[in-house]
Amino acid sequence: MIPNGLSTARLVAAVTLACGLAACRRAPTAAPTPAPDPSTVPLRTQPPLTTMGVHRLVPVPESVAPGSGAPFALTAATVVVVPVAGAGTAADGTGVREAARLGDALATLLRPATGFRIPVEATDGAAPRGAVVLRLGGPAALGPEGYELTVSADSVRLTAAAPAGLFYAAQTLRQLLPAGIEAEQSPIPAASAWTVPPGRIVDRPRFAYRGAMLDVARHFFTVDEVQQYIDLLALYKLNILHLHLTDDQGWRVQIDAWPRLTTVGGRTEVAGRSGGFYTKADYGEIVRYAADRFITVVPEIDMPAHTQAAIAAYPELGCGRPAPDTSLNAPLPGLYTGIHVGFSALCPDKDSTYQFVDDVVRELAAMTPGPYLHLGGDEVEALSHAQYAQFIERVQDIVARHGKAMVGWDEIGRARLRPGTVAQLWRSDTAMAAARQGAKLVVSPATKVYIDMKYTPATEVGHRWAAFIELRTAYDWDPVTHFAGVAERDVLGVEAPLWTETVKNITAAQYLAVPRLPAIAEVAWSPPSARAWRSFRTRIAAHAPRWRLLGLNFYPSPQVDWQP
Ligand code: TNX
Repeated sequence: MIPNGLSTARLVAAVTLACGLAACRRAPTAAPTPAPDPSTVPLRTQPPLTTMGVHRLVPVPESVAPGSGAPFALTAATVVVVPVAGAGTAADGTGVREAARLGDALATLLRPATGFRIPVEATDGAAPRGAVVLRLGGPAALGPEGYELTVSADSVRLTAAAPAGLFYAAQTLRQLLPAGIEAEQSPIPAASAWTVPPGRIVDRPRFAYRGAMLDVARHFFTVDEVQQYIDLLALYKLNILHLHLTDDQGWRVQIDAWPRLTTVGGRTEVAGRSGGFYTKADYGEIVRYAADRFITVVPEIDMPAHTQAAIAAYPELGCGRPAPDTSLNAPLPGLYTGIHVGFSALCPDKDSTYQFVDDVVRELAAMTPGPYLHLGGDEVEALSHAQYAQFIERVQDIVARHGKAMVGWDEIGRARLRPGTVAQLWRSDTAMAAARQGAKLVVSPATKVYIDMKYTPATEVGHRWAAFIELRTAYDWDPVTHFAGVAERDVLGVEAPLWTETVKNITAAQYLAVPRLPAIAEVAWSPPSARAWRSFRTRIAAHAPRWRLLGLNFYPSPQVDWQP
C-alpha cells in the first residue's frame, strides 16, 4: 500500500512550518531560530472559565452540570489532600498509596506555573477549606476508569472507584484551568487567574481500549521520544500504546536468545539512516512510564511478513527468497531500507521457525505486564492461504501458552481464531470474518484514523494511499455504526496507528498526531450523544495555547479557529 518514489528529502522540512517557538524546543532537525529576547515575547494568557461547561474539555465528558456560587481558586494556601481512612480505602493500602502518588503528580503539575507550594497531605480527618481532595471509594458504577469531579468555592473533589479514574479526573481538572497551567514558570502574574468554575462532572469512557500505535521500526524513536508521545496520550485519556517494534526495516527490541535481531537487524532504518533498538531495560522504562499514566503497552512483533530485518540477521528464518533490491543505501546484505511491503516471510514450513517464535514470545511476554501481544499477520504476499492460516493458528497457541491474548491485523480472520484473540480492523472484510468467529475488534479504519495519512494534498509529510484525513474526517464517524454487521459488543475499542515511513522524528510525529489524535480520543471515550463536530471544533481550538506551552508541534487545520 506504499507508493513508490516517495521523496523523503522533502518530508520533514514541511513539518517545521507550523512549529512555533515552544513547539520547536525539542526538535533536533528544526532549523535553528535565533533566541528571541524574552522581554519582547507577549505573554499569552487564556482567561479562566467563569461557568462550568464543556468549553475546553477533550474528550467531552459524559455529563457536566454547572454549579452556582463562586469559583474555586488555587492560592498560596492550596493543599492537595489524600484521605487515608474511611469509605473505600483499600484494606491492603495499595489504593491509598496510588491516591498519594496521584496527589503528588497533580501537585507537581500545578506548582511550576502557579508558583505555589501546594503541599500534599495524607489525612484521616476532614479536608481543610480550600483543599484539592483525591478520594478513592466512589460508586462502583463509575467503573474502573470513571470519575466524579466536584468543584465549589471551598474545594475541588476528585472521586473514583479505582486509581485510573483519579488520574482522568486530574486530566480534566488540568483542562479546566487556563492553558497557562502548562507553563514552566508563571505566565500569569495575578493569582486570581487560577480559578476553576463551580459544578460537577461525572464521566467514564465508552470503550475500554483507547489506543495509539507508534511504528518505531521504519524510523526509530528514542525512549525519551516515546515518553513524549505517552504524555500526549495521557492528556487525552488514551490507555493503550501499541508499539510496532519490528518490520522489514528494523528489529527494535532486545531478545537474548537471538542477539543478532538487534545487533544486525536494528542497525538501520528507512533510507539507510542508522537505526537503533531498545534494550530490555529501555523497554522496561517505557512500560513503567506508561503504566504510571494508566497506559498499557501492547508490543507488536509483526510476522510472518514484514520480517526482512530478522531474516537479514538470521537467513535461516526465511525460505531462501532474496530481498528486493533496496536502492537506498542498505549498509549490509539483506538489510532493507526501502518502503515496499509484503515481500518477506518467515518460512512457515520449518519447525525451527516456531522455536524462534516461541523464544521471542516467551521473552516478550516476560517483559510485558499487559494482557496482549500483537503478532501482526498483515500484508502477506509470499505465502499460500493454507500456509498463512496454519502459521497464524500455531503462533496463537504459542501466545496462549505464554499467558497472553493475541492481537493481529484483520487478515487473521482468514485463520481459525482462539477465543480471546483480538482482530485489529484496518480495511478489509476479514475483520468481519474474525468478528463472526467471536473475536473482539480494535477498530482502526485507514480512511479515518491512519494518522500517517496526509491531511490534504498540500501537507507534505505522510502517505495518501488510504485517504486525505482532515480533522473533521478523523472526528466525524462512529466505530460501531461505520461498519455494517458490527455491533457495540464486538468492539473492544479504537486505535490510531502512526506508521513512520515518512516520519523521521518526534516533531513530525506530533504534526501528524495533533490535532487528530485528540479527536480520535474523543471518538473512543465520549458517548455518541455528547459528541458533535461543531462543539469539538470550538473546544479543540482552546488547546492550541496549551500545545505551544507543552512544546508540541501541531497542524493548524483551517477547519478550526485556533486560539492564539
Ligand atoms: C499498511 S495497515 C501497513 C503498514 C504500512 C502502512 C502505511 C497495515 C496493517 N500495514 O505496513 O506502514 O500501510 O500507511
